[in-house]
This record gives sequence, structure tokens and C-alpha cells, in this order.
Amino acid sequence: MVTKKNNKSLVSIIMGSQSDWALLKHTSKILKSLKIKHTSVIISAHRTPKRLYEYATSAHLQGIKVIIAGAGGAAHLPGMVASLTHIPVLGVPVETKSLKGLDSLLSIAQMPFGIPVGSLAIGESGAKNAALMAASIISLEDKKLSKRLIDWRNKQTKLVSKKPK
Ligand code: RP5
Repeated sequence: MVTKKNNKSLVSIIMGSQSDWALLKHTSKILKSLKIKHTSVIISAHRTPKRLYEYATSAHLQGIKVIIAGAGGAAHLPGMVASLTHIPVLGVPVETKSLKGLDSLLSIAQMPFGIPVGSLAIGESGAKNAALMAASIISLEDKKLSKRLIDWRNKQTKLVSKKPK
């Protein structure tokens, strides 16, 4: 029997601007290392609102399981997308020049009751952890991924030496 390979993306990385890719590429790299199919798209809540609406209202129909949204400043992208979909949305606060990303963090984390956004740390740690969090969510129904994620963690543990050099 020939089994069809599922080429559908499970995770979607979205970002408010081309300038965010320098950060969100770290998310993509981790997803790639865990063999999680994903796509990356630029969607600006204020510059491309129609693109946002079309994307967010159809993401679940494309088979997407987790959306990772990175934005900086008045970072309304994750919250706006979350308001239009029931798929889990993880927000990555992009570091900004003026307020060092505190603006992004508060915009993403302080969602009022009813529409949750999972907020990660500002910058690279948040971008990488978003990928690991997405992997954890998807691994609930994917044993092979679950094993890859555990292996990834074990490797990380082995890299921590007991004595400082
Ligand atoms: C936000 O404004 C983006 O997420 C980006 O972090 C920030 C600055 O965007 P650019 O001026 O670099 O396009 O919408």
C-alpha cells in the first residue's frame, strides 16, 4: 500500500514586518530541527488588515495547529489573530529600539479575559521557546514528535557540564 505523505504545515509563523524575520528565523530553525512542517508569512495588523482577516479566519481550514505571531511595539498582531481563530496563538515580543521590547511584551501579555494569547519572553529566547512550545502542543497527538522533543531535551541536558570551565 502506498501511504500519502502529509505535506501540510502544522505551524504557521507570522510576523508584523520583514524586519521581524531576523528574530523569527530562530523559531523556524528550531521547528526545522524538530522536523515540524511550517510556513512563514508577513502579516501586519495595521498595514495589511485584510490579509490578517483572511489568514486568521481560514488558518484552521489549512490544517494549522499552532500559530506563532511575532510583533514589536504596539504589538496587536497576536491578539487580533487570536480574536479571529480558535487555534492556539503564541506571541513573541520583538525587541524595540525605544522601549527594548517592554512595549511589545505588555501588548502581547495583557490580553483581557476571553481571548488568550500565550506570551513568550522578549527576543531570541522567546522566539526559540515559541517553537518548543508549539512542538509540545503538537506532540500531544504525535508520538514520533514527542520522542524527538524528549531527545532534544536530553541533548540539551547533556550539554550542561557540572564544572565551570
Ligand atoms: C511592528 O512594527 C512589526 O512587528 C515590527 O516589529 C515593528 C516595526 O516594523 P518596521 O517599521 O520595521 O516595518 O508592526
